[in-house]
Amino acid sequence: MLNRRRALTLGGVAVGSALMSAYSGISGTSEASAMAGMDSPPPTAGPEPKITPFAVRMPVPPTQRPVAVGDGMDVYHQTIRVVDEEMLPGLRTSVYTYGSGFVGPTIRARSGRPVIVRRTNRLPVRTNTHLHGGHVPADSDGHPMALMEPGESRTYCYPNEQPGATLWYHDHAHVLEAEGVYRGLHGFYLLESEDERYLGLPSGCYDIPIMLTDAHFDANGKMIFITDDGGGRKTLLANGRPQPYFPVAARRYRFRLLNGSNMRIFRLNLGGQVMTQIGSDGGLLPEPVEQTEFVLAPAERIEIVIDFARYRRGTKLVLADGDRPVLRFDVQWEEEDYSRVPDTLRPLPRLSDGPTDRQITFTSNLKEHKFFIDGKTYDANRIDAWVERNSTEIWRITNADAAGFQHSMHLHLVQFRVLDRDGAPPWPGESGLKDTVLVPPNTSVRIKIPFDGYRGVYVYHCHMLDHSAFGGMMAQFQVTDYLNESNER
Ligand SMILES: [Cu+2]
Repeated sequence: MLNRRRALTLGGVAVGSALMSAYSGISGTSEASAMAGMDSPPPTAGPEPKITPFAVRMPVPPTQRPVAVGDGMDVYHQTIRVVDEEMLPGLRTSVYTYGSGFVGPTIRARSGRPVIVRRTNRLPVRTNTHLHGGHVPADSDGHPMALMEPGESRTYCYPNEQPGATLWYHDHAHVLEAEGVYRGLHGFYLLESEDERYLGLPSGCYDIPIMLTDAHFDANGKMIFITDDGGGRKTLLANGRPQPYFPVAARRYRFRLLNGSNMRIFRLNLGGQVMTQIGSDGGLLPEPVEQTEFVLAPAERIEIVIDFARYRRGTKLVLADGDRPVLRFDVQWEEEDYSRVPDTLRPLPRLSDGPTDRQITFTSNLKEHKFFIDGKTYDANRIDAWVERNSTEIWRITNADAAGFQHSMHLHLVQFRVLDRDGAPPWPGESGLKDTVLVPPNTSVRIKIPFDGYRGVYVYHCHMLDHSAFGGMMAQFQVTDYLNESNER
């Protein structure tokens, strides 16, 4: 495994040298020359800055105000640009942003009330934006080829016709998205539906989104991007700060955890203490699940409630990835708490059985640094799966990658259900709606997918972003009203 890993890392650098500096705002080369392979040699791993855990406080990303609250909809403007931010104490880091910092502004939306976001690209490179987990018309989905050139603007319409959920928006510009997301093109989109208000869950300033990422910094605080970094992204960040602390009251909190990293699979624990999971990618679970560890693959979200009333004032609880601290909760003051976690949260929608079962298989060719879905790399001019609108399909996804890599499956447009893992029940916490699922090596996962509503072309891909962006691990489905001999599978 070590040799394979090494081979991939070296292969990754070789591939990356043509692609890695595509973001010229930081390296100073132009996108065109970078794409032509004329950029400077890939950065190598130099000395990293010394990080003292729990030295800085975790910020909560700001909530964005709409520029207009119209008749039945809210309108937002976002300028995508480069800014400097003090992520590491005493050092300035150039990041890409949808607002003012590494984690973009949070949009809080309501189910049934559309949101319009007008975005302007002030980056020196192309970009676009995908609302991850959103049930969105194809022209607002942020298809990898629906790009904003530098200086251009684009309007995205989000109907919000789905239950409340922790969604997020991020860069999805073809090939550039791995580096774009890594450098800060991401933010929370918190959708709330009416049913949630009456459950009594912790809310307001006790409802905290936390984006977990990792990064590779040099001694000056510059973020280094090397394709498939081979373990170089050692610094763990919570809301863009290295292993921070977060003061809390001795009461219940709702935390919305998002794995915003490209490649890291977090194994989150609270030192053996119980955490109550109430939600996953697509919103609330049918009922809460108590766990001491959560596996969170890139792009996945979990919502948990921690009741700090169980601990004395002065207690410090460390949320860790395995044995590496990510974030410390410091119980600092007492407070009244009228929140609760009911025994039942949100029933799952019923799904009919569809006639279609598909097999999707992941493989790779390490020598060429390619990752395949059904033996192919991405082709924007090819439709890989024709799907009938308003049908429900079962997809069996098999990770047959002989190199032993973890892969995941993310489908745009839909929220699916995990049926089983190699015939066994899904993992605890996978009982709700999902848009991203981890498929470990030599295993299969079956999911049930409703393709309701919109027609058009959408992508599905591995959300280990270095695989999809550089290895081609992406494909397309088209939702149509008319399946015929030419487009039927
Ligand atoms: Cu993958």
